[in-house]
Amino acid sequence: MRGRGSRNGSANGYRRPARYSAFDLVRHGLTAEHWPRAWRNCELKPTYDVVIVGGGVHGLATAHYLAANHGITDVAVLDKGYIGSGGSGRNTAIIRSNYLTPEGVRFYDRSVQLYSTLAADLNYNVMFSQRGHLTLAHNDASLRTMRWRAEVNKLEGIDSEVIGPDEVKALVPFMDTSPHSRYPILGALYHPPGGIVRHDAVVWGYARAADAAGVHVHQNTEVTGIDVTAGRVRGVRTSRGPISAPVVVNCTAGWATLISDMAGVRMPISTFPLQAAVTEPVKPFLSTVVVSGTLHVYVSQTDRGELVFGASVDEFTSYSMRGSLEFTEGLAGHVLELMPSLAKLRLLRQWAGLCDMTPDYSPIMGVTPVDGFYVDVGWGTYGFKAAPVAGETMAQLIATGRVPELIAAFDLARFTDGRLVGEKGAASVGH
Ligand code: PYC
Repeated sequence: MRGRGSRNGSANGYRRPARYSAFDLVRHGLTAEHWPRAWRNCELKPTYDVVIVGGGVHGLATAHYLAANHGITDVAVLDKGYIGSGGSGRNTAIIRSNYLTPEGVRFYDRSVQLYSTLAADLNYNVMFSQRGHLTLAHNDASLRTMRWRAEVNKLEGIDSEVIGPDEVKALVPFMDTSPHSRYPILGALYHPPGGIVRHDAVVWGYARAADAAGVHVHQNTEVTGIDVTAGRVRGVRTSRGPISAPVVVNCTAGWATLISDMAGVRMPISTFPLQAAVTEPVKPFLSTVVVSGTLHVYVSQTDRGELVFGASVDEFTSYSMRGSLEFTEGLAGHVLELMPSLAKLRLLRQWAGLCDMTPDYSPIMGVTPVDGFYVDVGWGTYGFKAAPVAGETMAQLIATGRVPELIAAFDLARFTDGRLVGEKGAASVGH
């Protein structure tokens, strides 16, 4: 599909979302006047240039960059629920690029760059906070992996280094760094550009920008089939009627195999639930993101003061998004090994999302054996942090027909050609 112009120029038809002044803020605060809707409810058209399946951050980012960077605006984003109701609203919002492989580091670094200007680019406060990211090592094997990651990171120009227990203590005074603890901290991979972002705001910011450019965001619109004839995609069938389109993009998580199967494309993916939990808000005391793979826990403190915790994926493949008591018990035990002073903190709620795991823990992005059917799937536990770069590169691929260098290594064919990109060692927790 040919692009029609360059980023943000009026030549490509891209419209920025409306800007509001301080005066508008006060007026809306003091009057009963409602804020205008951030995106429209559009009629479903019978044809679009591009149909994107999945209204999470990946689908919405792809739609936004198609419009903003390539002037392609006849785009429908379809979600069977409300936008952000899948993995985009269920993750723990951690952003980082301290991966293990050069391909992974380069790719996620571009995402960190895009996140760092996203609020200005979308004119929407996504609350990106680069507060530093610590991955703790409790044994020699993990320390070795942290050193390995630090070296690859440095070679790729990423700020990342191995630090000792005293430096960990200086960054997180509440952490038990005593050599006599059950799982003593031998060191950590410290990654200052890592941090957190407000996940709903990222969803809404992309949706608003895409809508302002002319993209149709259709919620409560379930894809029930994909039409393929003579090796080429022709469109999709939905709960609201059929749509014909020369390009269909699978940007789903949890249902990636189901949607790809509809086009006759098999994906080497197994789906596991990943649970998370949040506490009552307390005074700010934790300014760094802390991860312990050995203890299967990661934690950060939000701007509201809540602690957001996560652990490993559940042990069995499932589509269940229910929380379990085993998770809460295990999590509490592990958190208290690290920060015993949190014993009296109360959990407010817990939830689960679905992770589509690939054999090498890297995503599957790009073309498929079906012409016009593209995939951006298989994100495992890394999806949210990749949304901007995934959207940017998928939009480039769709617009130009050429596979961007940054995603060339993540193609589906690598599983038959034996070119795996092993990222298990960069996971925050065991899988
Ligand atoms: O890869 O940083 C990560 C992560 C955190 C939670 C799930 N994945």
